[in-house]
Amino acid sequence: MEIETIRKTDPEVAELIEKELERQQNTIELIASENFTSKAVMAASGTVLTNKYAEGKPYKRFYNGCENIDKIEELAVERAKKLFNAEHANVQPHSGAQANMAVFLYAVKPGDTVMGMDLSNGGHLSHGSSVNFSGLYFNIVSYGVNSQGEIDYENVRELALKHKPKLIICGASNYSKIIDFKKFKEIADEVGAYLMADIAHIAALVATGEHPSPFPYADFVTTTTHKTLRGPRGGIIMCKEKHAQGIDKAVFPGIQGGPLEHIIAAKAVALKEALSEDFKAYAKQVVLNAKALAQSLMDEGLDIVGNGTENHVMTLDLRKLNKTGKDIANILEKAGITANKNTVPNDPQSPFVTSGVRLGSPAATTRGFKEEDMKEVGKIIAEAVKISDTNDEEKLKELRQRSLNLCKKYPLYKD
Ligand code: DSN
Repeated sequence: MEIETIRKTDPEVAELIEKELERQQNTIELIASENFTSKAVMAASGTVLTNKYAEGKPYKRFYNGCENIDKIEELAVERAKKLFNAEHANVQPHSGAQANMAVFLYAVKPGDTVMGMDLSNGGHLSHGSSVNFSGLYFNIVSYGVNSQGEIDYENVRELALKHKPKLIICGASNYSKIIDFKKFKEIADEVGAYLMADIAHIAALVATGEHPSPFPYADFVTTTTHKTLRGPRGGIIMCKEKHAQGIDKAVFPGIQGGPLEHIIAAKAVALKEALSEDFKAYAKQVVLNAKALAQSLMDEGLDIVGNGTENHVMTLDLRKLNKTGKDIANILEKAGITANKNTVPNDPQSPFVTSGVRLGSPAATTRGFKEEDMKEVGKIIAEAVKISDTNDEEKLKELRQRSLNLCKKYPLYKD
């Protein structure tokens, strides 16, 4: 076992890895961007491929000795294209943020106007946050969501007509409605902007038809591979053939050096898994489970931004209760549930405190959770929220046990 190999050299790190395994096994993971890879994906990422430099593209490398690496990367590229029905794929980006950065490098120049969803409304750092390269080097015009948690497409159009962006970004880190890619394309066309869709969160839903695809519309589609897609941590850029050469150059030598070929092998394995019938059933269940969790929370009297979810994610809105996302995420952790504090639209609290908690179903669904389990998860959350101002250790212990019972029902990495 690899852990024994690690232990021989570094018992301290081995012990911490084992503790992390135990944490993952014994808590309910509701962080919407996390998931559990298969053992095959994980094994591929820990191989001799980590030893190899391979700058360039398959069969056009700057180093020798790439005959095996080339075939592996080619498999990953072909599988990504097939899964998403894409004209071109670059599987080298180290992360989603790097995938987005490469699109910026190719499509716009510093100082150009770019539109993206505001981070506090559910966007992503790399869609124009003032503390990120995207906000530091480009003129960002942000759009948000209305009180129902929905993108106001008319407002997006007005902003686009007024500011004439070169690039419009759609896609989010915390958005529970279906994204109308066609509408975004119409707006982009009206002002002559490129359209980039960041599908990092909904990649599995797009791949399996659980969410409409941006592919007929977007010039560039970026994704991570480790969220709903259930692969290793990393990114992919897909685009129309006419942008292929430019995007490839933007990734290398534009923003990266040697690609992580061990991670690319793991991406290839994950993409193969994602092309299976089992994965289709998984993606369907992700949505069913998210809907069941949202319903359970609302049945318990809690507010959900937009009154439910159409995908894998939702935000618990704590404003009515005068509670903060920070406190509730902390009490949930004590109750055996991991989630993250998150702003709600027009949040009166700072991003460090927030009035919301983001909840997602992808990881729990991988374990095997079904709708009735998500209903129980909703009840545990509601009870934890109720006692969050008390020091009711007994109740907390009971909630922790209920979470543990669900984890034991669906063992993780046990066989
Ligand atoms: N950090 C990711 C998320 O949690 O959604 C986005 O990159």
